[in-house]
Amino acid sequence: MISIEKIRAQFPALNQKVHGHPLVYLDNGATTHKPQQVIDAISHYYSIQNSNIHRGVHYLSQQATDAYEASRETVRKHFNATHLHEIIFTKGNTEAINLVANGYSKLLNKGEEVLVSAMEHHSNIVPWQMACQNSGAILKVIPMDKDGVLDMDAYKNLLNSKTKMVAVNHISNALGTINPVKEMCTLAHQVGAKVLIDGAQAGPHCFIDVKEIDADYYCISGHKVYGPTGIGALYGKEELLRELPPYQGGGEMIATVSFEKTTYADLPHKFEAGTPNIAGGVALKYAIDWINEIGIDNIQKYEKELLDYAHQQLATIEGMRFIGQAKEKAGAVSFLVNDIHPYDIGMILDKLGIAVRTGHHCAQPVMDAFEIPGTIRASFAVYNTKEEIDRLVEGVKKAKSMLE
Ligand code: 7TS
Repeated sequence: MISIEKIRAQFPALNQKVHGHPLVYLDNGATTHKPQQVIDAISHYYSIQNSNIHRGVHYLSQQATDAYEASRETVRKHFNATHLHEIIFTKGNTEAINLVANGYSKLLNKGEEVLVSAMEHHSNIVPWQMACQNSGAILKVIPMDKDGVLDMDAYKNLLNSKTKMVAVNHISNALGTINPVKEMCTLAHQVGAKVLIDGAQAGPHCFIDVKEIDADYYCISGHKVYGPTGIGALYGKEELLRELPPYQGGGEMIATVSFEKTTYADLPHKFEAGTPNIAGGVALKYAIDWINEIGIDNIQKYEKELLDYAHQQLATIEGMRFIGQAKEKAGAVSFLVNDIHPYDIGMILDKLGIAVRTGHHCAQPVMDAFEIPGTIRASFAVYNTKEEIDRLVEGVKKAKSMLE
């Protein structure tokens, strides 16, 4: 059993009042709070280790480089990737997907196809639209049903020898649906397509084993796994990363430069131009270590209890409509109450010290599919409690009585 009290004590941001009420933070899908050891790692880096990496012979530069590279090894292990050089540090998932899609805009040919799912975040749609525009490839959409579950028969029918890339999230940020990514990879590989899995919402909630899934690319954002903003990690299979053209040019990503010709650095540096977010990279290790100290299986079990409790309790509110009712869900519950605009409920919840996200959650096509303007989304982390869910339910009831 994990002690939630002990866990909460490690998060200074949770211990504050908002509008006179103890904070109930249920916007973890947007970003999680940070445990003290992550905050300390950032402070320690700037207080002691601060130096540029991979370039100095001096002591501090070595220290900073070692700390940054130790983090890469932690991510490699966490993903169960084979090689350290298959882990590319990015700013986050948006950059990771742009990095891959930008490369594909040069690899794709006219008439080839890219599949995205109907429940993608904009950051796993727009870069592929751009890649298709630039290459003449065609973007196709894997549909979902009214529960927010991908239509696997339609997926099988969409896959063909022209399919080069399937880009799908592991867990939907707007619906909480867990997608069958392993099966999707198997099916894609049968037609020779590659798969990019956007693991932004999976990172804090489930095991990531890129070998077991057989993902070609997999990415997470540090700030959603209790780590800093401005850092993320992209896994890519070695042979694919070697084929993929570099995303940005500059220092660090080169082997030799002359005005006539530049040769690129080996992996992973080929994709890491310029001075990165060193402090963020260093601290990411502490965030992943923190998750592993608690144990992702413990996190999963506890968060499932929270999610089930939230569904049960919210269902007692008359006029409650859940958006996304997949059997396999994690991390978030999205809902509407009668015809009340989600924003109005969100504003009242805020005044009660309860932080949720309202709106389209950067997934406008999901809202269009359900023919709604947006939802109220409560998204959970391992530090949330059933008492906080009770506060949410009371808050929604109060908002409803004020607005109807
Ligand atoms: N993919 C998914 C599934 C996401 O949920 C998000 C962020 C991203 C990609 C982009 O990640 P970033 O770190 O590069 O911004 N999702 C959310 C959200 O649900 N609320 O705020 C941000």
